[in-house]
Amino acid sequence: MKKIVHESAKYHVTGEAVYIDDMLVNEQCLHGVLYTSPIAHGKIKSYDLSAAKALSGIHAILTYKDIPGHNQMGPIFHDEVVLAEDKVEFIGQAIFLIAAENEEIAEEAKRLIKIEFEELEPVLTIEKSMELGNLIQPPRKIETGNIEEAFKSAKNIIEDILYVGGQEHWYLETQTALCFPGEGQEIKVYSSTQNPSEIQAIVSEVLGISKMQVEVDMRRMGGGFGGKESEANHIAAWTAILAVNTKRPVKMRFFRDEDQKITGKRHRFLLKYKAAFDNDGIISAIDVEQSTDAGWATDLTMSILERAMMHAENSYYIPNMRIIGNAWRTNLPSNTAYRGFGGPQGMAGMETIIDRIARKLKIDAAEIRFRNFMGMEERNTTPYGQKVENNRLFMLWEQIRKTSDYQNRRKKVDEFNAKNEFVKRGLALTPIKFGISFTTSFLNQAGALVHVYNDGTVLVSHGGTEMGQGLNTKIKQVAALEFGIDYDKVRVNSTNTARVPNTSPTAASSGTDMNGMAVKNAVDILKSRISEFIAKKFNIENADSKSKIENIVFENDTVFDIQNTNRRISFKDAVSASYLGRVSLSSTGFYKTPGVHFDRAKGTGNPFFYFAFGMSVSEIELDVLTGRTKFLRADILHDVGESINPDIDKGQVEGAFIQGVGWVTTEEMKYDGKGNLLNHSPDTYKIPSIQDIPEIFNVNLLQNAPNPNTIRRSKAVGEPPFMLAFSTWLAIKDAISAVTNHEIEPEFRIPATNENILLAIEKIKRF
Ligand code: MTE
Ligand code: QUE
Ligand code: MOS
Repeated sequence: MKKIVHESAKYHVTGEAVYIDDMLVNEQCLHGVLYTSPIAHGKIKSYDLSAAKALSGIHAILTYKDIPGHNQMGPIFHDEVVLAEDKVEFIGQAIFLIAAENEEIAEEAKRLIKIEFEELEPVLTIEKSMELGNLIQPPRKIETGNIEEAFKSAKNIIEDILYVGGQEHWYLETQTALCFPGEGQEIKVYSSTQNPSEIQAIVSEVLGISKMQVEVDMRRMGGGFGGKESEANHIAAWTAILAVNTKRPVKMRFFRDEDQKITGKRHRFLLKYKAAFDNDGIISAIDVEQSTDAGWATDLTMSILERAMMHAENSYYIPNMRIIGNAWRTNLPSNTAYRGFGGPQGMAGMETIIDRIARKLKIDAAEIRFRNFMGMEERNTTPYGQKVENNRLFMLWEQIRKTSDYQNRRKKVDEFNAKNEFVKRGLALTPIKFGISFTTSFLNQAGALVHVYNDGTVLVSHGGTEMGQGLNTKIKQVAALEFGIDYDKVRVNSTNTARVPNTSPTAASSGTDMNGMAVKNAVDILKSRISEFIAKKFNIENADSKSKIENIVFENDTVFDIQNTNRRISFKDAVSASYLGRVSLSSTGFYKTPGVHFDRAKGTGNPFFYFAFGMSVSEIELDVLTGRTKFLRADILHDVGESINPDIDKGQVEGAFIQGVGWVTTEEMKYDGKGNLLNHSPDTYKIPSIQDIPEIFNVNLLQNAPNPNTIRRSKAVGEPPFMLAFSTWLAIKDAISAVTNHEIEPEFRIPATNENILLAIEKIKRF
C-alpha cells in the first residue's frame, strides 16, 4: 500500500489550513463578546446597560429578552438557557451579548455594565450535592446475576472509594463561530463543531426559524476531543443571535483563559465499590455506585454516565454485578463529552479493584487480570447481556508479554526496589475493551453525497467532521479504493448541512466506520450506473460476446470487463462517455449500523456493533523524596483491525495514550471556595509535553486481525487507546506501594499528581 499522509498535513505545517478565525472577512464583520456571571450561584437583582450601549463602536448589547426564538440550547434535555434570565448558576454563565467594531471596544463596554446580584450558597462538590439530594436526572442501573448471594459466600471482600478527576480538552483552536445573515431568514453559520446538524438545530431554535433556513459549514477543527460535540452549540447560538440582530456578519472566539473557565470538561466521578473474590483472585461479584458531577445542566451527562456504566467491567467477566449511576447537579460549568465518553471513568474503578486484589493476595496484578479476562467461548457476557465476540485479549496478551519482556522486567523491578530506598520503580500491564457504536441507537446512521465530474475527478461530502483525527484522509482513501482510481483524483469537501442532512455527531470513534460505509454506498450506486452504461457500450463496439454489468470492474484507473480484459476504457473516458450518454453522476449514500439496540429501562441489550481491544505495559521511576516520576518505557499493542492508514492509526494510538497519561498524572482542576477555576491557562494547568513522553516508546498495531463487516475490515481507533494510560497510572501506584514493600495499600486517585503521590507516600510511611 502507498504511504498516504494526512490530507491537511502540508496545510497545517505551512499555515495554509483555513480555520474559522483565518477566514477572510471584511470591515462589516463585528466581534461578539460575552458578559458573564462573576458568581457561581445567585439572583440577578438589577442591571443598567445604558452607559455601555452609548459607547461609540457598540452595535448591540442583548439580554435574553432579545432572543427571537427559544432561550434554550440544551442538546437533549432542555435545561440550558442561552442567556441567564433571573438567576445565575455558574461562574462564566452568559448574561449579555455584545457586538462591537472590535474586541477592545467590547471589553470597554463590559466595564461600563452595571449589575447587582443576590448571592446564594454554591454547590461545588459531588459530596455536597449528594448531601442535598440534587440529582440532575433519575438514577440508572445495570444488574446481572445475584450479588447478595455472591457476597454472602465470598472468601474475600474489599470495599472503598475512588476519586476520578476531570480534564480540560485543550484543543489548540478555542471555541469559534462566524455567522452571515442572508436574505429573509437565511443564515450561514461557520462553526468549529463536531456536530453541524446540532448547530443547525440549536441556531434554528434560538432564532425561531426552520432548519431549511440555516446552513452550517465546517471545514476542520483545530481539535475537538469531545469538547466541540455540544459545547460548540453555545458560541454558535450567541453569534447567530448577534448576527441577526445587527444584520451584520459576526464572529466570536474565546481567548484561552476564557475558554478554559467557561466550557465544560471531562466529568469527575466518585466511585464507591465492593468486590468479592476467591483466593486465586477470581472475582465473583462487584457492586459499584458511580456518582458524577454533571455541572449546572444535563448536556450529554446521562449518555456519558451510561457509557461509564457499560465499561465498569472493562475486559473482565464478572458473573454477578450491580452498577448504579447517579448524576449530581453542581454550580460549575456543565461537564461534557471527552475522549472515551465516560468509559475511562468507569474502567478506572475496575482496574483499581484488580490492582487491590493482586496486592491483597500478593500475586502479580497482570496474572490476576489474565485469570479474570472475558473468555472466548464462555464467561464472555457483559453485565448488560451482550456477548463479546472476536475477543482479541488473548492474542494481545501473548504478544505483548513477549515483546515487552514483562516477566523479566517484573523481576528486575523487584530487584531494583529491594536495593534502592529513595528511588522506586513500578510496572503495570493493563488491557482495554471499548464498545464501538453510540449507545443511543438512532445515532448510528450516516450519510454521504458523491459527485463524479466529467473530467474523471470525484468530490466527496459526508456527515463526519475533521478534527485532526484523519477522517477525511481515510474517506478519500475509501472513495479512491472503491472507484479503483488514484488517491489524488478525489477531494473531500467541507462538512455542510446543505449537502448531507440530519447527521450524527462525529463521536464515539465511529466517524470512519459509518461515513466510510455511507461513501461506499454512494460509490457502489455510481459504479452500477456507470457499469450498466459501459457494458452496453462494450457490446455495441464488440459483437462477439456479451459484457454483463456484474463483470465490469473498476481498477487501476480503468474500467474493464473481467471476462474479456481487452474491453477496457480509462476511468476518465468511462465517466465522460457516461456523461454524454446522460447518466447521472451524482449519488447520495447512506449507512446504518446493523443490529444495535439497548433497553434503558431494563439495562440490557446489544448496544455495540463490536469491541476494540488494546494492551499496554508501562514502567516508571519514582523519586520517593519529591514524588517526581520519570516515564521509563511504554509498550503498546492495539487492535485496529485491518488499518486503512497505519500511520494515522499509530498517531491516534500515541496521541490518545499520551492524552490519557495527562489525565491520570498531571492534569488537575483546582477551584477556590467560590467556584473560581484557579488554573485556567497552560502555566498552571499541566498538559503533557515532550518531557512526558516515555524514554522508550514502542507502539504497534495488532497484525492479522481483520474486523468483519466494517469498512475495509478496519476498526475504530479514536478513543480506545486513551484508556491504555491505566498502565502508567498503576505503574506509579506500584512504585508507591514498593515503599513499604507492598505491605500497605497506598491511598490513590486520578490524577496521580506529584502532590498526590507525595501525600500518599507520607501516609504509608507513617503507618
Ligand atoms: N484526534 C485528533 N487529532 N483530534 C481530536 O479532536 N478527537 C477524538 C479522536 N481523535 C480527536 C482525535 C475523539 S473524542 C473522537 S470521538 C474521535 O477522534 C472522533 O473521530 P473518528 O470517529 O473519526 O475517529
Ligand atoms: C457515545 C457517544 C455519544 C453518545 C453515546 C455514546 C455521543 C452523543 C450521544 C447522544 C445521545 C443522545 C442524544 C444525542 C447525543 O450519545 O457523543 O443528541 O439525543 O452525542 O455511547 O460519543
Ligand atoms: Mo469523542 S468524546 O466521542 O467526541
